[in-house]
Amino acid sequence: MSRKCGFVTFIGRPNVGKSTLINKIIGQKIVITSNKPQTTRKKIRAIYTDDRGQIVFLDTPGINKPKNKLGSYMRNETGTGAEGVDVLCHLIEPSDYIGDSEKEVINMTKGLNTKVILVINKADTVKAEELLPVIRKYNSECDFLATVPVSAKTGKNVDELLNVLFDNLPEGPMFYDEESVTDQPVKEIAAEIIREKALHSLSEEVPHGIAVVIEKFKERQSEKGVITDIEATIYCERDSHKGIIIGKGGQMLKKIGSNARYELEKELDSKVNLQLWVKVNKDWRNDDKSLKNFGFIPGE
Ligand SMILES: Nc1nc2c(ncn2[C@@H]2O[C@H](COP(=O)(O)OP(=O)(O)O)[C@@H](O)[C@H]2O)c(=O)[nH]1
Ligand SMILES: [Mg+2]
Repeated sequence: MSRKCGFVTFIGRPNVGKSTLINKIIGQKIVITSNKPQTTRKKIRAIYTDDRGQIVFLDTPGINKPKNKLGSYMRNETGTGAEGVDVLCHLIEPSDYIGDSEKEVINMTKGLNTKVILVINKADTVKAEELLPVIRKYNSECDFLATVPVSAKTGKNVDELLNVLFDNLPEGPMFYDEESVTDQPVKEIAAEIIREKALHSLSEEVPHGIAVVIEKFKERQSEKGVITDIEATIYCERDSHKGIIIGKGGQMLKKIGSNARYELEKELDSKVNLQLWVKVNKDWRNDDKSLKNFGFIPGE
């Protein structure tokens, strides 16, 4: 049997669960998630391989009105992530209200001449019969190839989604090794894990202005096995934010650090020695040079 291989992009409003669903499919944390919108900043490739073939998933930041240069970058990442792929999955929540973001995705996908599948995520939050009006409403607005309700949280119907995707991919050679799960450098994943733990611990306005830069990432052998030394800087936009991130007596930074270290040790399968710093970089989200330094390079 020849194998099916292709590219699939997840697109949809922030917070619908695109990144959670990708992690569920891969069975590993590839992309960070949180209940705060705009958690995902770059498009990230996650690779799924089984006997049927290989799917390269693209997670995108989602559709949002840009408020600064970082927002424009994220917007562009979403647009370019939707181009030239085999199948687009439009992720929605189980509601028959079609909002501005949903309308925009529908318009965007109509112009692309690509197969589009409607994925209704968070199906665990409603009764099965509540899905019917959602399916009806969306299919009256747009010509979807298929509609698949799933739960990224429980994993329900995720296999069915994979079946539908494989059915719609071309036959061909694999793009990546069978063992690969992402093309993201491990240093970048480490930075994202630290950012995720900061997002989870901090409330409101501070998180969106955060960027994490890895200053040092080095493995060494010790008597107890491999140790990875990681030094990272958390950048924020204001002195007051710096105070919040460090916390009283350094408590907040300690909490972020120990949560991050716990997960880094799991993902890297090594002991981790983590050192965190906090620095202020005013208005970096509008500064081309800083954006570049933090890895947000236009067109990449
Ligand atoms: N109940 C429920 N919550 C979910 C599901 N998928 C994602 N979430 C939650 O929705 C929030 C946003 O998820 P995330 O993957 O970061 O959304 P993204 O912005 O679309 O990438 C997180 O708090 C997730 O835990 C799901 O299937 N069911
Ligand atoms: Mg995301």
